[in-house]
Amino acid sequence: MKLGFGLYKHMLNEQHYKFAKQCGATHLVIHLVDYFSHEKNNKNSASQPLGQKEGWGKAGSGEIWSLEELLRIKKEINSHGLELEAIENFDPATWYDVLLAGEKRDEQLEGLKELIRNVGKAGIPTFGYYFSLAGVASRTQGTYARGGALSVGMEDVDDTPVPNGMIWNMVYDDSVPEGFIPSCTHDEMWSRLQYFLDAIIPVAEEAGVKLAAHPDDPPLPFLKNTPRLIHQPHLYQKLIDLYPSPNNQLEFCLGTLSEMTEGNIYDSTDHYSKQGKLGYIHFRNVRGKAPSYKEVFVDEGDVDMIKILRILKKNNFQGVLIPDHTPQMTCDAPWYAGMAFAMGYMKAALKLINEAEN
Ligand SMILES: [Mn+2]
Repeated sequence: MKLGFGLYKHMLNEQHYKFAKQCGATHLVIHLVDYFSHEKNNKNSASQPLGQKEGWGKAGSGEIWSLEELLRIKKEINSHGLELEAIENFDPATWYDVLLAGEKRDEQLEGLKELIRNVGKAGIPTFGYYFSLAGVASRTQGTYARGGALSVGMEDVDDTPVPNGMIWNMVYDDSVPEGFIPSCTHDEMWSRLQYFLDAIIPVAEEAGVKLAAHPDDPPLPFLKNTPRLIHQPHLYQKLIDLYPSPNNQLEFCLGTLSEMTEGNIYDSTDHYSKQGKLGYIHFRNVRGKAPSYKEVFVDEGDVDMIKILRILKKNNFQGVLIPDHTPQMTCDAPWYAGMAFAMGYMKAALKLINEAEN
């Protein structure tokens, strides 16, 4: 197993590459969509985006990331002694009609295919995505973690419908008429996912890229008047079975899976890692279940993270673990301290697991 960090778009620079390397990470997962453009989401705090009525602000340009751009970023990362493992998330402006089954669906799918080919040519092994209309929404922030550390969680379900021009909790078009995106059923959403996988997985196979699906965060059957797909652990199997392929993989988020009300996180980890379906892992901990949970430090939540590592080791998982989110520590560098703490814990835990085997 390998250790990495997930870096947001505004962190893709020398300072953060050095920070990652100094913590002992070997791999990076990067975001190329800026979730912090909204002025209320304070970029300097480098926390997680929370989102208000306007969501996380404006989506990207809608242009597909070019091979040149990907190669430039990869080269810079490699020059700091790190590997680029994955890009996490499509720009909502490039696939809103794929999610909505709108009139530009096929055109946008062609763009996504071009992107996946670029990712393959750049030698980036994995692309993480999250097939969702409402996206990551309905979260609250508070002093939820140990010692009053600032973190995110969920207290109430936000049922306000998604406005026109918004998808995945970001605004892709602010010139559309007022109103809300049309509601649909779970079956309709599954058929949209099937359409997406049928188009993209063959291209991913050719390009040598693994597509890795994140579960619903927060994991609820409905949020903001939209159906959600992966809100219980067994629904990941449904996604896998929609398109059997080694390139149809999971962005396995332990925090989100632990928030689900059914199943058991250890059985889920065993079930999916045994099948070789874990693209990479969001290694984080939570307390509670949806719709009432809090994100906490890696060593204080409901999940025994050492037990998870033992299961992954048993099933020969070779991929990358990233902390995903951590609570912010009370100091001059809240994000960095939280991440360094998580990485230190992960490094020690991994050493313990590996030595126990030998
Ligand atoms: Mn996650």
